[in-house]
Amino acid sequence: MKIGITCYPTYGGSGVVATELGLELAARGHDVHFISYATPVRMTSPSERLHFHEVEVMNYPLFDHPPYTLALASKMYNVAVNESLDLLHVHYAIPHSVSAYLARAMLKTRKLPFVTTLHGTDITLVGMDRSYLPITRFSIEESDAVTAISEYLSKVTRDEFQVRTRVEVIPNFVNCNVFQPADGACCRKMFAANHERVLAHLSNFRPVKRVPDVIEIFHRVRREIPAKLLMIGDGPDRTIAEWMVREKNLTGDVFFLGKQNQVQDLINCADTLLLPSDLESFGLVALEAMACGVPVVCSRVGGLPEVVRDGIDGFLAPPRGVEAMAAKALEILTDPAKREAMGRAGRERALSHFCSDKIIPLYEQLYRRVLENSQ
Ligand code: GMT
Repeated sequence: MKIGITCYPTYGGSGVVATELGLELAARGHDVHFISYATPVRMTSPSERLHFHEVEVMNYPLFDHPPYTLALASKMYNVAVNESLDLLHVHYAIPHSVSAYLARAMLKTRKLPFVTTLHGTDITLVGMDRSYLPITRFSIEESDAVTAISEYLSKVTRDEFQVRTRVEVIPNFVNCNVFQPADGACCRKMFAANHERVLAHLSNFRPVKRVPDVIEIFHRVRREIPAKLLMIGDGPDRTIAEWMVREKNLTGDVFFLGKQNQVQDLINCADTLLLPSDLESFGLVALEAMACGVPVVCSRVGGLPEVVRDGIDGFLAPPRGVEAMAAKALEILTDPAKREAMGRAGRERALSHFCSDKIIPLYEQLYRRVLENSQ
């Protein structure tokens, strides 16, 4: 199949999932065309089956806000015509599904179906804002198929948007050969001494991730045992987190590593991963840690309980419950046998439920169904 994929190319879960999906589809013999304003972060070099088309947004003094949605629709249409695309697959509803809707309407000589994958805040935050709700609902109803990355998100979409459209669940996935347990000793040595435990947090440091809570949890852990914290990623709450680290005299124990690409190497040098978010529709990073055999301590919110089993692969605790999360982290960090067992369970769960080889065929089946239905 010839598939056009649109996503936010920046550091973030939806872009990562869309890019990994494109790479996997290309490896399975499909022609994949990424259409976005920049090369997606995890995209490898273009190849025979993997292409990138940049959306250029012309500016003009009259435009306070350059119309990206329209430029994207034009580009989708052009790529569909020039590359004979079979379908478009957009990740994150706003504004991508509206652009796909326009591109489909522009192509009058044949059908150009589009699939929308909902990732989370496109529904729970942005989509529900009254200024975007009607257009988000419209673009969902107009999509030829809609998927959500968890049962939780599918239910919220149906309940809040009152859409008649089927919102089927295709969970996020991970490449279990890339994210796999590895000897993190070498990387560990750069940050911690042998007797110290290592905790990690990985996100876009947006308020929803509760980055200050990560520091609070680590502070409580650090009072009890020698430990280091790796802060991977960047975003608006990095400044407050750095300030908290200074205030709490943790400067030598916390490493802000910024945006990283080979995150599996860093995850593998951690003993536990902290994800105390206020909301996660899935929590891709929790899955990445589990695939590496690293137990997760996270909030019992959104789709996270569909990924992490409390007391088996890690621990779930009430959001903002920094005391409880610190206690759970200490339980893992002070009991090597428990850490091992939880890590093994997480790896097994990733292998049995969330590896690319299990999930990519679900997208292929969906594409085939959509193409048949639009004959
Ligand atoms: O966090 C966002 O604002 C959007 C999005 C992203 O691009 O990172 O995150 C969502 O999609 C990820 C990939 O499907 C999920 O793993 C995240 O849980 C989800 N974020 C939220 O629901 C807050």
